[in-house]
Amino acid sequence: MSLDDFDRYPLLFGPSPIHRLDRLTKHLGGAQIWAKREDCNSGLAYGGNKTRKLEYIVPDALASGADTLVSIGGYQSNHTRQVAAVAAKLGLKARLVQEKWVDWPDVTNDRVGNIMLSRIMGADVRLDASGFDIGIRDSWEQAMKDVRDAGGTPYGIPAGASEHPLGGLGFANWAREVEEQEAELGVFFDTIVVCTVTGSTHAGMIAGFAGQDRPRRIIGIDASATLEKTRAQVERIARHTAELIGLGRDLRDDEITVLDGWAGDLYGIPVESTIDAIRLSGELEGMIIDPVYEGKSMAGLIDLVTQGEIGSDSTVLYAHLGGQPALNAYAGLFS
Ligand code: 5PA
Repeated sequence: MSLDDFDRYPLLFGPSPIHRLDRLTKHLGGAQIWAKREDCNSGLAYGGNKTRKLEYIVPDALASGADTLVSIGGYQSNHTRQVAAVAAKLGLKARLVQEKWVDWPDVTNDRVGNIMLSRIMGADVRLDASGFDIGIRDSWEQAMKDVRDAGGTPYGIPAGASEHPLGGLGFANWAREVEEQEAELGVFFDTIVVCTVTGSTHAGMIAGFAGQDRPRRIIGIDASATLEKTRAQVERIARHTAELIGLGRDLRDDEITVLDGWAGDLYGIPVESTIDAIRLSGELEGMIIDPVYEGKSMAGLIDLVTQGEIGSDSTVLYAHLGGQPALNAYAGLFS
């Protein structure tokens, strides 16, 4: 088996753009920094990393004969917003469980940003008081049952599409896309920096890059603040995805790196370094990042480059995975 043996339903504009971050590079005074932009990868409700994962899940959903996509996330989940967009595009229904993953005081937190977009796209959005957890949830299983009891045919997509058996393929494909773009640009990214929470973005990259000739470092920056769960999930999905795409060898432990230090104490709560990173990429590059995910991975990149942990001879690719709509739910941070 190889990646090409899996059906892919195109949801993206094409390869996502890669460009230099010149002013950030100069400001940090070390490695060369570039970005690959999943935040503008699709015309479906602003796109993002889940849209790329869903390219490999949609064929299975369509083949199942389902009429309703069922998924789960926090109130400000980017994932559920992307599921709602894909459902709309395919003419399916979306049933979304939105849990209270973050205790954030902005009064509009359950009304603006991602959740508003899902409502606009016609999803059946249900709030649930449960807290943060990246695993399989009872509420999600209950939602599947509710759809069935009402005579529908559900297709379940777990949090972040990560526990889905095909969840890692989208970013295995990303790794291949990077290699092709490198050939066009005449550059080699020896270090990739990526935010990780439910794990299949990072895991898919690990599996995909592992089959390439030139080794590189793929640094996952934890934003879950439940490091051990995320690390275990990345490892499991990376190994599973490597097997699916026929890597033909076991992944080594040193190929799986999840770093902590920038998530703060809680998922979804920005800390000082998060806000600094958001302001810095906004002020220097006009590149908008969010307080839940990319603000934390960018804070990691900034520190690793500044401290020389990523050396000045490195060329770094920052994976911008999207997530900006959530900023509206955190207006209090910047007012
Ligand atoms: C998310 C996830 P993984 O979950 O694949 O590790 O990706 C982390 C990540 N950046 C990084 C952005 C913008 C993300 O949205 N979001 C989740 C969501 O519900 O939106 C799955 C948690």
